[in-house]
Amino acid sequence: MKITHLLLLFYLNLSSSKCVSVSDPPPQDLVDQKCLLNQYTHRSCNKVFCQPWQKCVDGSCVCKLPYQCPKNGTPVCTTNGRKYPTYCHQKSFECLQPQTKFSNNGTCTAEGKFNISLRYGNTKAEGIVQVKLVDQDEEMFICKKSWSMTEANVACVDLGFPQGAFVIRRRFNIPGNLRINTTKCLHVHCRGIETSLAECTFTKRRSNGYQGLADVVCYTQDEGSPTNQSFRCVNGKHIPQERACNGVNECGDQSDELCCKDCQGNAFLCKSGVCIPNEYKCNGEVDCITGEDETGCDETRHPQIRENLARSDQDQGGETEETEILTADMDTERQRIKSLLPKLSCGVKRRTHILRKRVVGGKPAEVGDYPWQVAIKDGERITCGGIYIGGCWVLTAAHCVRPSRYHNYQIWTALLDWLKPNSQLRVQAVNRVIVHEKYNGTTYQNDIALIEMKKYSGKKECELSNSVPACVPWSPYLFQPKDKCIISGWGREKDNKKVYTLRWGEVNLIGNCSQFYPNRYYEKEMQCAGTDDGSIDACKGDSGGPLVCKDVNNVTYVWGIVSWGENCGKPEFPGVYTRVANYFDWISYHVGRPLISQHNV
Ligand code: 4AZ
Repeated sequence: MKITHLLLLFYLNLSSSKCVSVSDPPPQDLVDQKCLLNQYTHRSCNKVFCQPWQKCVDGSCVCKLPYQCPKNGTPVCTTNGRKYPTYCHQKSFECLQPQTKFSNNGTCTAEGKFNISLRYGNTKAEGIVQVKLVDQDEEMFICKKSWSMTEANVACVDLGFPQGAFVIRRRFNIPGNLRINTTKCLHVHCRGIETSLAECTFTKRRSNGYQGLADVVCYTQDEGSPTNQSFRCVNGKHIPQERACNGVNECGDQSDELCCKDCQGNAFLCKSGVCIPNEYKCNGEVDCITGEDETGCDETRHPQIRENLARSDQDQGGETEETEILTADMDTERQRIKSLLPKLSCGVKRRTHILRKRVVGGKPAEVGDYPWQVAIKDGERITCGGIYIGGCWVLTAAHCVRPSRYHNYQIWTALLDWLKPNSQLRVQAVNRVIVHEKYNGTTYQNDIALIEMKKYSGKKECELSNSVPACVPWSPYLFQPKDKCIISGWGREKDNKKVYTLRWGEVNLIGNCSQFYPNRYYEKEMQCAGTDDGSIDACKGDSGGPLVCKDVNNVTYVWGIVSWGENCGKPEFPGVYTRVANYFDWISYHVGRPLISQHNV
């Protein structure tokens, strides 16, 4: 790696003194139009986590088989009277065969049926919402106060309107001769991804005053003629443009919240361009795929603590509302199931030795600093770097290897200095080499290859006790231009000087790289990285090695593979890396999904 002297630059953080604009940006500026072309929905695992009864395949959440659900939990009953061992089993079954829906937690009883209907409207698609809960005799109404587009969408989907709700709060006239006790309405809370209102949590609160009743107009073909002011959801529904990117899943398929440059209202912007409701921040569940909604959280904001705080506030404040919970909290059950799913261990270093204060710079690495870094030895020479990704698998550049030469290669793991081999060093023979079938040696497109190491005789696994796999990024939205990442390798210095010890340096991800390499840069497949002054760059011999980035939880991902670049250390020609996230499916096809899937296995 080529490293010249570093300029110490002090940046003033001007963001805090930035002028606050008087008016919010027009809504269409919040939406990333190019991103919309991807038609992302709540089932796009590039943007969101799948449900625990789903797994991510080729960028989409698809149904898991029921046996892949965790075993423990309580039984649930469906609308057709069938019993399932857990909520996950039922949802997985429903995902495969959508006719049957959730009815209630616990066993199935003869008379117990959840029912929802719309009353006092002119059509079947509208009216005041009436429900009958499983353990309640009476039909009840829902309080307006607890009713939002989130609940309304679930109710309409439940009633057979797949595009959800059109509007809420359209007064319907209750015939004068009917005396409805409007102080006895139910409160309901949904997450928005439920397929039945029965999955939402119902509570009863005693209240003295009059409460408005929840109503809805469900979305049908006749509703919502599109205007140039409307946002078109992926499910075909049109919503007012000003409601996109506000954290509320207005579309019902979340497509109005997944391509955002900024959020408005009560919402939080994930680095991945997704708006989530502010309430999801620090609620104990990670919602942003990039994880930042659950970092830097004040302990007292944990839900249980918050609940206790709220309770003590109530005790002191004399608020008299009593809350009676009428249905099981399936959202909490969903979170519990999620926490039981197997977790992959990658990208976290084992050692905890003292961290050096210096972050920026080209420095020799120490033992355990880059436990995913490997060296590829071809005959007598170390020719390329590689990245250990788990099992017996190493990722490298296609231009580094040839499948037919596999027996000439050795993988050196936990190596630091190849003149003075350290005690941790392991040398593995190679079993096979897989080069991407669309690798183009002229354009360097798809410059990616996999090396399968040989197991030691009699061993079932590749035991690399001094190595740690880097995580394979499953989404192209995990890191963004300007993020700081690290390159490492045994490549040449600027003056073509040979390097014997592993060296590392910090670089920034660079967007818009076509300006540096017109007609040679392929955005989807490649990633540029470098520094403003070119002082840190990959060079000859670093090829095949890692460009790694750390997420907010300090988990390390292999974001790039050193691929090519014009010269070394020239700011006008940044280093070009294979964009690994683009090859997640290719990698998982060869190494097996469970080896590299952190979520949604
Ligand atoms: C090489 O020859 C090479 N500056 C690798 C990386 C870069 C240039 C050349 C990027 O392997």
